[in-house]
Amino acid sequence: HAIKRRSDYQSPAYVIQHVELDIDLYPHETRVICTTQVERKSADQQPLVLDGVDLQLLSVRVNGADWTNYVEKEQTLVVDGLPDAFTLTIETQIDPANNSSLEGLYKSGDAYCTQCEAEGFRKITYFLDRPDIMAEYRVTVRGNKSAYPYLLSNGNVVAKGELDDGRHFVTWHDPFPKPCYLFALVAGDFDLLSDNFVTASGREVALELYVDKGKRERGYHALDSLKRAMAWDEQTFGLEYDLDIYMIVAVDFFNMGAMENKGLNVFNSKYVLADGQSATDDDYFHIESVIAHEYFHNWTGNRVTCRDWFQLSLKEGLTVFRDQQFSADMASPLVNRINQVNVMREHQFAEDAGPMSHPIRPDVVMEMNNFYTVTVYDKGAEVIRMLHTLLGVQGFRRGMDLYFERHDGQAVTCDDFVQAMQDANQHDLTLFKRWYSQSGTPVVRASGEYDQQARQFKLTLTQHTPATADQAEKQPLMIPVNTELLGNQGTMVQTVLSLTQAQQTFVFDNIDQAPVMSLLGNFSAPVRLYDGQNSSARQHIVMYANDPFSRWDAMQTLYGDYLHCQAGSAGEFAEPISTAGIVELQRSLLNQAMDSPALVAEMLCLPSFETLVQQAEQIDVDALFDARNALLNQLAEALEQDMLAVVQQLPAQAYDYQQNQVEQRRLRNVLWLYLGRLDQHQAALKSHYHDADNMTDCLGALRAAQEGNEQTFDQLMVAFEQRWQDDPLVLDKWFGLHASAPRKDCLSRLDLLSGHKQFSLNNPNRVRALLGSFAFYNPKGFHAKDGSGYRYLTDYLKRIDPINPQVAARLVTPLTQFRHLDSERKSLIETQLHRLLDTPNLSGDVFEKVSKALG
Ligand code: HT7
Ligand code: ZN
Repeated sequence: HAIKRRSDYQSPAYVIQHVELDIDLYPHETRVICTTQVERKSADQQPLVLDGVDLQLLSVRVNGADWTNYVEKEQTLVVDGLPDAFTLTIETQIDPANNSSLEGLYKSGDAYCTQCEAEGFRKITYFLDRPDIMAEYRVTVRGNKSAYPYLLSNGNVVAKGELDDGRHFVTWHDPFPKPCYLFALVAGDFDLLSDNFVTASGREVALELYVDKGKRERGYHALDSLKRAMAWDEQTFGLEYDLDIYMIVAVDFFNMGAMENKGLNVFNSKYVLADGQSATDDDYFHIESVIAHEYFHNWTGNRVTCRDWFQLSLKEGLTVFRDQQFSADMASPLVNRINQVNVMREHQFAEDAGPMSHPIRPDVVMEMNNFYTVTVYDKGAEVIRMLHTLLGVQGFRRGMDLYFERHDGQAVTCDDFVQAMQDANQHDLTLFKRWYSQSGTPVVRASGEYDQQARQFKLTLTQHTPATADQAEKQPLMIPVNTELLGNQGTMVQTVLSLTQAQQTFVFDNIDQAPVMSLLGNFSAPVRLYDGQNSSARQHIVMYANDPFSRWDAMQTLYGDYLHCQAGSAGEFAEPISTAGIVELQRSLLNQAMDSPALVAEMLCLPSFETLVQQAEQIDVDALFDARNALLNQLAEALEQDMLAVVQQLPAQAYDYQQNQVEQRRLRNVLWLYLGRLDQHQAALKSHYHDADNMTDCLGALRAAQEGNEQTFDQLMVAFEQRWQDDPLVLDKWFGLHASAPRKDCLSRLDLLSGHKQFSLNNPNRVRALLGSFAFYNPKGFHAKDGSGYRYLTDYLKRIDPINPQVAARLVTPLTQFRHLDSERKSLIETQLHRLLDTPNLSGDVFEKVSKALG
């Protein structure tokens, strides 16, 4: 298992500017002829080393003549004795029907499709599989006409016709040079939804969405989302689409969410298909956001791409930031921000604190697929967001314009991006660049000193980044701190402080009273904050802060401190709030619920168990789980009438995915999470499920029952399965609910579920729904004291790894992030990690994560 280092980058010894692919599709014997124009760039006569995995080589020709001066070794083809410029033709055979890794060319059900990012193109043909080789592609796809009426690839159709034996062909040409990871091919029979979009400059673009037969009605939201994204990118960044056609294909077997292949996006059907009956408001939201994300890649990723894979955040951090801005403009900016911050605190902080810790631009990689992480994506987006804060909307836009002006058509680095931002704004970003090279979550501490006579307030901020698994030494970063100082009458000061040293004091004059500090508003930097304030200061923020995000955040801190005190895992903070204090705060929130349903709904939610785990050095799993559960029960009992009153005021409406309704449904279902715990409301909870005309409320009822009442849960789950048993995408919700239910017999239930007719270890969505939900979101079952949960997951990982290493490597994460657990559990986990490591032929993907976890 070789290690690659960012510092070892060398420009390519040979380049390829033209590629001609001829792909003749057969399930087990697909023939690929790849003809390239190759040019030597290095002065020495080193051989051409092409990447290739699981290929059967049939022939090599140079300038049309057979070539024998080559060897196949260690997943490469080394060709020697070559002229300076030549035409290379390589013929290989591959077996898509037996490709369960879902990388390269594979079968998704009846259709053929490809996934080439990061290094999957080498499973299709021998090639220089690196993103800085950008070429123009001409692709001919051949296949049986009745089974595969659609033969798709990137760009525009330039030829098509009939062949013998019921076969046909289509030839595609993509005029934009691209790296091979953006190559795509899809062949199959689909329902097609067609539309069009007229760009700002008046060009008409055909939009085509391909979905499984019979699913056409579920495609409209995705298509509408695409049009909104296209218009938004024109308005916000002046970026127009470039080809005449934009295609999206939804497939059922896919390792991630979607893929931005040039002009031919391939999507996990989970992020395309939706109607009110079968999809929740969250599903609608995520579809819009993933559709937009892939579309935005056309500029940030495709037109300007990465020089090497260490630069992945160049396109992913930036594109996530762009899709977040889009989503904020389409719906509630506040709820969006809360959800993003929850992802950071729940998953990214955990990654920073674990064995896979890495900067947003990693330095060392064993398996690239392991670096499509919350750090590269979400922390990467936070870093871009800080630049946006620092430079302002217009300054950021100037930087983007210069970036495209300089680098369109190139493969570049994160430094190139920051340089464009710097040059466009004459703003020195030298210090800021440390965010790209330093891993870990900085800790910011705040303390205040008020001088009544001088009417002066001094705020001292310190920063310290604890050592991480990958980096011992840390330096101070540039940290923007949104600051609000609150007095009795409300906000006295609102500003952004720039913390650049280990310790800095900021002086505020003309302050009439000792203020309450509300810091890090809108999560202005991806850090942990300790401000040392007591619970009455936090309650003051909850009631009076100008920034609604800060009100939510103060409430989260109050809940968190309270729960850690109950569970014996309290860290450094003053007296927690009393139970009665939380009840009264929630009561006052319930009184405001009809005016601000979105904010109140979020403020009524306790931090997730997973977020709480990240807040303490060491936790007692059972005590923390029980404390959270006990508080939810107490709040339900104390506020039953107040909650019922709000539920009754919320209007009943026919389902529409529309902002007002979304917020009201969210509030109603949060309230059901409380009321569902009370025996007297079980009949009403069942009606909430049965009367619902939409999946959001059905699932809301199921979640409430899952937490609140086993009998109701069992009854509703039977009804759900009866209704959706033939629709695996919808049934994933049911698998997930079962797997995350804190039940004593959860392992035997998992056994039963894995025998369900819809379950398959070959389908990543099914595996994530069942085993992912168990390992990530069933703390009671997964962390069972006898280690049975750890053993159970490990048994499955040993079976999944040979089928699909990428899926196995993602699923192993909960076994590697054990830092906050007690020593007994740590040792039980280590036993399982050793079992995994001893597995014959363990993939590099799983090996990298497990070996790091074991140190
Ligand atoms: N850029 C895409 C990444 C991706 C991917 C990576 C590894 C293995 C399979 C994959 N499928 C998609 C998705 C994106 O960020 O837009
Ligand atoms: Zn992306």
